Amino acid sequence: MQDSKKISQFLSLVLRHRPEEIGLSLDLNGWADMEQLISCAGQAGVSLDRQMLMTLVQNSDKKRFALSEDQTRIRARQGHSIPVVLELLPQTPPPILYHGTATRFLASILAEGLSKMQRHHVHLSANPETALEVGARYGKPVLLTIAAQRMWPEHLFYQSENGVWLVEHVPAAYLVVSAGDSVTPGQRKPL
Ligand code: HQG
Repeated sequence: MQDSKKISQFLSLVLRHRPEEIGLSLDLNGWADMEQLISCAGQAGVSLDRQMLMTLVQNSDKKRFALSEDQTRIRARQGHSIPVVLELLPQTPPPILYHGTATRFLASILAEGLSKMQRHHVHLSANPETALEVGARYGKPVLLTIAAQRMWPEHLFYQSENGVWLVEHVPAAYLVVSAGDSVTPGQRKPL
């Protein structure tokens, strides 16, 4: 497995969701010891080395992973489904943030708002193009515009080091459908 995308997917799996699958242990803050990761991955048939991991952390398009200061540990910056403490501080969000989803989820989102599903938070982006790319992973993409600053401070926002905005829940009253053709105008709400 040399392809950096495949390695990134593998790291997402073991650092965010299922470390036990390769016998890896993460600490409370989600850090894995690099040597242990390399050894557990090797036993699972995935050949990694330190240089490969360092290059991937530096070059990853979304900066998904971080190295500890002493460069002995690695963790995912966000996106976990297992309990880890990321110690992010609440931050004032910009007026508007975006979330990309698939049209097939719209009815449920307009009824219940945006939920964090398996992850710790709902993921939002300051950039509509990025949000649409995220939505396209699940089907025909649709862009939701979130009145983030109106939600704050009742709803706390956090920003991951790679720029992704995180919030526990987005009530339907704070979102509008900005693109997509499966929603009738009557379902649109003013921000
Ligand atoms: C949807 C990638 C029905 C939600 C990206 C999404 C992101 C609902 C899906 C990061 C719902 C959850 C996260 C509701 C939310 N009813 N569907 N009430 N509320 N949904 O993958 O935001 O490449 O957990 O719209 O860049 O798509 O992994 O979240 O479609 O930052 O680094 O349920 O994953 O980062 O899907 O993606 P996900 P997401 P990485």
